[in-house]
Amino acid sequence: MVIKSAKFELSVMNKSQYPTNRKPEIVLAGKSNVGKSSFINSMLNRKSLARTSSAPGKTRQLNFYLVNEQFYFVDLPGYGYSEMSKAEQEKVATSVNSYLKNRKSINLIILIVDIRHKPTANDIQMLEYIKSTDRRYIVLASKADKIAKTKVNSYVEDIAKALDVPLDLIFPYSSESKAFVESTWEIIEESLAN
Ligand SMILES: Nc1nc2c(ncn2[C@@H]2O[C@H](COP(=O)(O)OP(=O)(O)OP(=O)(O)O)[C@@H](O)[C@H]2O)c(=O)[nH]1
Ligand SMILES: [Mg+2]
Repeated sequence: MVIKSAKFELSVMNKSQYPTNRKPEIVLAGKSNVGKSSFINSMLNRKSLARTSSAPGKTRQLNFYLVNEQFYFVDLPGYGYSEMSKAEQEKVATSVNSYLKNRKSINLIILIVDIRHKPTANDIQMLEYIKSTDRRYIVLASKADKIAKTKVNSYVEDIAKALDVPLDLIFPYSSESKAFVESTWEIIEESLAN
């Protein structure tokens, strides 16, 4: 994909504020600090369009980034951030779940997990929820730069098993490397075309 333009459009909490132009949405889900915002920046070849942070749990709203005036990347708040109060976590989860279930413009959900770790209970729960929405999804095992190249495939296979995801729906990724950007764009482009 040739990136002609990419801009932050809005940050929202309530569905009354979602964009109304019906452009397709590619959604980034995953636990806090897993690299959702870094994914957006690396795919768009921009250093800090999406706000990343070493302090997890900063993102509590849905952030919409408009690409090529054609589609949105939607950066979801991460789950599993223990320093957020229970009540606040529940509020965020409710708005995320309702967005995933009801939003008609969603074209593809990308669940990001950490390639180095066994999926957490929250990861498994999120994937079950995504499956229950009957939407198109893929899983990206990110931070692949943190492990030896020769081990990437076997780590991905272990995660696929743990999450019960077919191998044609899970791929390695790294925001620190250009190696996975092109193949990931191909998946996104194919989903935008359908
Ligand atoms: N080595 C490496 N570091 C990464 C990668 N992706 C993200 N990081 C680092 O992980 C940290 C968290 O990344 P973010 O992109 O802010 O994570 P997030 O999922 O958006 O986090 P929340 O907004 O808190 O939910 C940052 O310090 C990033 O630099 C990657 O592929 N490789
Ligand atoms: Mg983020």
